[in-house]
Amino acid sequence: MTSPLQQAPTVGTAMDTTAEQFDVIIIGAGVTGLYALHRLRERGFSVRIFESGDGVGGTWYWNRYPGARFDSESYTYGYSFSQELLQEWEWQEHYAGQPETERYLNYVADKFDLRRDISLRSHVHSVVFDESANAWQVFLADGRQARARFVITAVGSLSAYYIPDFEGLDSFQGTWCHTGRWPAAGMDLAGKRVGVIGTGATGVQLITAIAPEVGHLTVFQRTANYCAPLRNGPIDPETQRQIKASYPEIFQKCSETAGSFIHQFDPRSAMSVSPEERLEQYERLWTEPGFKKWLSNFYDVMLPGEANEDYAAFVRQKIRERVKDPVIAEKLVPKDHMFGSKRLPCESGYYEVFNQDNVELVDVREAPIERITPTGVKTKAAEYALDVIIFATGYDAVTGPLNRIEIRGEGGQTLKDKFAEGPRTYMGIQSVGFPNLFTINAASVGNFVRAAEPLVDWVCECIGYVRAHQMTRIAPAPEAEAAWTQHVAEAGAKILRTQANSWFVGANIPGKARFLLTSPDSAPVMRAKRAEVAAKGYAGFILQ
Ligand code: NA7
Repeated sequence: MTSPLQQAPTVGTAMDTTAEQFDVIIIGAGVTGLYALHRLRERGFSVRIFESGDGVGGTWYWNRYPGARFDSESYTYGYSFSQELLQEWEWQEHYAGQPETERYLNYVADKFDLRRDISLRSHVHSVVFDESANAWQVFLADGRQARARFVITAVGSLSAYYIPDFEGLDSFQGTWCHTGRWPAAGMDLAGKRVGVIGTGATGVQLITAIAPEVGHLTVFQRTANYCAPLRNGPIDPETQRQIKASYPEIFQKCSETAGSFIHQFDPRSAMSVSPEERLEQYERLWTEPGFKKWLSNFYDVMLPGEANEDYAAFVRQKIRERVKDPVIAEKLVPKDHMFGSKRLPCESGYYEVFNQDNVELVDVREAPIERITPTGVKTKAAEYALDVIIFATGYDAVTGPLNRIEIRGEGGQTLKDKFAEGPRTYMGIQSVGFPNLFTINAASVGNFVRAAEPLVDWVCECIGYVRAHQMTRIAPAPEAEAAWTQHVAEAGAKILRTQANSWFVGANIPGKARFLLTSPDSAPVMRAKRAEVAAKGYAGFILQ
């Protein structure tokens, strides 16, 4: 068995109080960590990023599987904080692939001279609060230590890769890999018998990209998804010029929408127009790129109810039209969850893959995977011989990356224990008993960078406030945390995202408590709530 996955060694936690000191330690050099470093340095803080990887980029460093790309428009996803950067960087495609995004983040790291404060190959094993000093001690897997008053966990929401606990994986004689740890040197799939487990956004991209190259492809699908054409393409020079001239409008539009995407809903109800007009709009939007098909559609298409079911029926029909074998087509048509209750994958030829003679779709809901054998995968119904197994099985989202670090707060309690029944935080940002720790990977969702930038700005402003008032610690008031946790549970129960069994509610991980892992509020509401808290001298927080 060969696999590129690594295990972190165990380290001791005896504190060395003479370890190198910083004002702020950031864990992770992804999109959020890089921006936080830049902003905090501007404010005169000493900062260090510790990053496990060999390079910067976080999600865009690790997810180098074939087909990995944006489903946000590239120019809506990039950072907005620097006019110079906006004018210098030229996105090549409307929906950039992983190599382009990784290049972009490296360009940002160089342009803003970020690398001098980033330690790569520095896996954080544990983070322990020193109550006597109101400081955090950070222990790296290789035995190094560092101290800081504040710690920001910029560890990503989808970075703790998940591999189901299939019996027999160790016995597999071929090669296997999780998409979130794709080897930098690539994987040799040409002519091989390849099995892909998982058909979420990742599986859909990967399967489409590798289908032309592999000898035989077996797709193990548990749940069919609603997927729609991405319709990507290169950005021509005139469009490039227009994009660069209209960044303020682009970012303004994104700031007004619930998920920080550029698309605005049609304020009409789908059911308020005639069936002909409704269909005309569905068809027209279907020819458009990206998320426009649902986020510019009638507003109630993304709410539980009649409009949602009407549009779901339209999408199901689109899937049927593209798959030649009606039996396979029916397997690919989602019937067990509402349209939009799971993240909607965008695709570039996914359904046509199932018209290829060398591609087989295996329904593992009908006949679940029983074990991995030395030569492949065995389901309840049959055995599949494979040279390579690729796990596109997703992530232990949001709390997973935090739980994989031993985070010990006041009284030695761990964040993992505290979050056992779901995250208990104030606005996703801080948790009682863990002063000066900002868990910002739990508070950003949607068009990621658009949501992350204002959140990071808020946290940097907050840290600046604590310092300016000569205080040494900030943590939520217990009643503020309790009210927020209740709000997430109650408001969360009403939104579409909590209606399906997906990573958004932890339902993809056996044994994980079901709880909405992101905010139930729209991005504008979240920004307004945070602004109000700050304006009231950080109401709901205890500063000392
Ligand atoms: P997802 O969306 O969590 O998808 C994981 C896939 O793996 C999904 O099809 C799962 O089926 C499947 N899976 C998980 N466990 C098993 C087992 N035990 N057997 C068979 N199949 C399994 O992760 P992605 O990486 O695709 O996407 C994550 C996010 O990245 C996405 O939302 C975008 O924001 C970008 P299931 O649906 O649970 O039946």
